[in-house]
Amino acid sequence: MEKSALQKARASYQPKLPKALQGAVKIAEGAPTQSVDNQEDIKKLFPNTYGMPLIEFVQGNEIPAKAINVGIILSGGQAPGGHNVISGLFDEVKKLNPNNRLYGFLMGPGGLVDHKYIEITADFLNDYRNTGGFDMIGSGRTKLETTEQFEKGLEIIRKLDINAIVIIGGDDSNTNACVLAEYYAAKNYGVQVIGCPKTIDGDLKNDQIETSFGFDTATKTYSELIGNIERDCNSARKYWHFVKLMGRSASHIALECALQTQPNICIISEEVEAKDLTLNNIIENIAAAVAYRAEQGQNFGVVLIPEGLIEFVPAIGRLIQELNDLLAAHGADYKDLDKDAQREYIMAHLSAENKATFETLPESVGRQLSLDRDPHGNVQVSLIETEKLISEMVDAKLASWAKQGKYKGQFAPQHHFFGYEGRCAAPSNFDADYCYALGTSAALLIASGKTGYMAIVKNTTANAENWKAGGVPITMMMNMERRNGEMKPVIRKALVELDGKPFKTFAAQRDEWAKNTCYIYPGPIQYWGPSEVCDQPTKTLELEQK
Ligand code: FBP
Repeated sequence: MEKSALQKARASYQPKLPKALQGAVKIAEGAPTQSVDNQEDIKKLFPNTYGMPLIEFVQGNEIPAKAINVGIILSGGQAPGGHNVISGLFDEVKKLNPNNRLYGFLMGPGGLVDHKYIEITADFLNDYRNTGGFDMIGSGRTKLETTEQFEKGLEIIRKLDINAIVIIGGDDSNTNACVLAEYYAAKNYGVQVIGCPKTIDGDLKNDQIETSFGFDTATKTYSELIGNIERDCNSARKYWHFVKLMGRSASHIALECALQTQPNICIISEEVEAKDLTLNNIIENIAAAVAYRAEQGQNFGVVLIPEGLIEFVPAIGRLIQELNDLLAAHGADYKDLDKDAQREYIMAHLSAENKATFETLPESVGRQLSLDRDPHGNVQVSLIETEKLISEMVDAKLASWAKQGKYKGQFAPQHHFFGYEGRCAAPSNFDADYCYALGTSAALLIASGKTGYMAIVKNTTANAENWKAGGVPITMMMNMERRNGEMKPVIRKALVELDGKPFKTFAAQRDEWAKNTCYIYPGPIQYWGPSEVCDQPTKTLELEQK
């Protein structure tokens, strides 16, 4: 593989490992745990993996140098640092016993079911240390959920003499990891399953998981791009830029980028829902800022829009709920219809209230809401062009205000969608270190005989050597939620908390940002240099933890 000069230099970066993981390690076990909600239901569904204690690794000498073979799976969207989880896991597994083997299942959970794998060797791995992307073994969104899949997976697990599977994924994939762990435990197969918290969206976090890996690098990459746009915007002074940001339902990415770049406007979906705002309220707020700035001669600005916004406008959220149930129940009759017939079908089956909402949406948006869900039942929000929808509606509002003599200005919008640009960036030092420590913890959880745990690393706003590492029972993070028309045990998704410090810090400053030009240009991620430049965590993490 040919490498750039940066890649070559970066390959030799040795991730910083917490002190507790550096030498011999022992386990400190906490008290038994319970799920965040619906305890009785979750306990019944996970009798073998419910209630286990929290685990912390501390210096000591208890974990045996065991012979273990491990299989690893990358699941879902790419997130910077995945290769370093594999590096940390590989190094620790080999340290435990040089004869131990690590297998990578190819293209996501489907690789386990279809028996597609490679053995990860030192030479092969070295090309991927500290690189972004998941291209070492590929990723996929196959949902591991049926007994047939679990049994098919077991065949290859037995053939390769694998003791444990590590699933690197988001909330949905880790939910599936937990179901798999429970199944193998119930059957007494002696196969352990360990999860690892991945997603740029930042929505897999709770009391135990401070952040999911990839969020740091992705938000720094988007913030660099937004800063560049802000500078362009402040140079040409003629465009309003509408930037949609990935993040699925949660607005963590938009909020973090806003804290880093101070745009004129950033919409937070969770606030829209909590305040029961309509699309028209959102449009009027943006148009008011455009009009105010036009009066000051500033016909330019930057608006950040979280990709899941549309689902959080309460009326549209209700419509999506009904569409989800409708598509789940009538999938077969609906699928083969053509575009117009599908629209008619939907109109004929929706309740009166949701039909009225559906009719107010531009046809293209209605169509995108009626497309197939992803394998986990999510609306594919990245396909909905919310940035265009919003700017068109702002344009129309300004035109109506102009007619009433309330607005005189130029409004020239530009549209951007930042998502794929950041998911495979070379991991920041934070993600490189964090992921390496997560992989090391996953290996130690396996060597300690644990299953149904997610590897965790805490105290992440301190220097990396003072981070704490361990494991959390996945059942502890679960509750029951409606998915595809049925109640299912799932890891609770973390949305932006309106009483949390990141949102409050943003809310205290946003009026000023809307009126004046307060842009910050963060510039690119730095891999070498003073620690305050190259080792800083996100603002979200700093505000939440300190
Ligand atoms: P995960 O939840 O799997 O980590 O994926 C994150 C994400 O990048 C979302 O922000 C986005 O909505 C989605 O993946 C896009 O999916 P795809 O990669 O299938 O286009």
